[in-house]
Amino acid sequence: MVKRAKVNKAKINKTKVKKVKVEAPVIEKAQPEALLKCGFVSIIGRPNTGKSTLLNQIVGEKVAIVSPIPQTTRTAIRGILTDERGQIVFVDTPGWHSGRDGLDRFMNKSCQNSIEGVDCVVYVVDTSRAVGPEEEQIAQRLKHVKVPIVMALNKTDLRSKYLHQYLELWETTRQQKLDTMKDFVMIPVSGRSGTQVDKLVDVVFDFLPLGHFFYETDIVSDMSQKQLVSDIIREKLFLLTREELPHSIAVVIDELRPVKGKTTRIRAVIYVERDSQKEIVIGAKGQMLKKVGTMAREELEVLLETKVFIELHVKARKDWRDDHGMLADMGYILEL
Ligand SMILES: Nc1nc2c(ncn2[C@@H]2O[C@H](COP(=O)(O)OP(=O)(O)OP(=O)(O)O)[C@@H](O)[C@H]2O)c(=O)[nH]1
Ligand SMILES: [Mg+2]
Repeated sequence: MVKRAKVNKAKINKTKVKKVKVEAPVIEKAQPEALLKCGFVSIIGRPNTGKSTLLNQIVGEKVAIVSPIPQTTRTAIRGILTDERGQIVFVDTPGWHSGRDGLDRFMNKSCQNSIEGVDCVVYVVDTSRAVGPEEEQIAQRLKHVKVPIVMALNKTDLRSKYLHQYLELWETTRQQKLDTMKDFVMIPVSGRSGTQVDKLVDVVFDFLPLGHFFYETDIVSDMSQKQLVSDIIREKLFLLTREELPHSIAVVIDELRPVKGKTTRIRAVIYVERDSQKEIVIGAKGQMLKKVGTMAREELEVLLETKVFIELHVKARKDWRDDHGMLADMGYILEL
């Protein structure tokens, strides 16, 4: 479980960081006397539309990693917002995309699973980019969703050049005029600057039923320490490497243990698909790997509130994205 930071000790990647502790939730203790608005809300959209940035902005902590590379998020991640109105468990999902290998199937399945059984869907679109076939497929899938949909017209700090395309697509898909659609709201937002994000949260709260809290009030994510560490190392690799390389990268944490209560020792293996990619990740005289280690360590020391020692290894494993055993080891478990 990831708790809300009591003191914001540092700013990393311009995002507030959180305090991490692994412990079982004690939900009864946190229950308010009256029923409040509580529910699960899935954040859906194609890759790179800003879903994770929006989640971090809503929760006020860095819960999900962010990068300019599409398909950064690989597993569904819960970010929890609790205030006097109630509790929303947001589920950030991998960008819905058209790839077909084992990892792609796992990511798309995570999206599909996360729209089933939720109370509301936040559909994030990037109106600075034209609509494409992936967007059409997502709209088709969301057409059948029975719960309210809030369409976040994201990145309004950029020019919303293609807004009309999104509106047309949605009307065509639902075969209905926007102003006659029930349980549907559109809100222009900027996840990056925070513009109108509070309005989006207001609308989501309005759609939720009354109920009990799911988590303690200071929990902001249910992510395990191992996943957090693996994702942060992967985020640094995504930020530092270019082109197609990020899609070939996976990070497996082999060791994560406290040493004398003052240091956390981490040993991670970075997998790539080819020997040539291994050389890029290591860099000339190991410079790239060193930079990744330093950036990850600096962030993790704040999050874990200990000194951190990171040992990074790089291995080439051809076709890991299609190897079920490897995918399971990496936490990308397929339940197809
Ligand atoms: N200008 C602008 N950029 C944004 C905004 N929100 C996110 N971004 C940028 O868009 C890129 C993708 O952001 P993410 O939050 O990782 O997007 P995502 O939808 O979670 O992406 P995947 O996990 O790959 O599906 C990053 O470079 C963000 O900084 C925004 O409101 N305005
Ligand atoms: Mg994401």
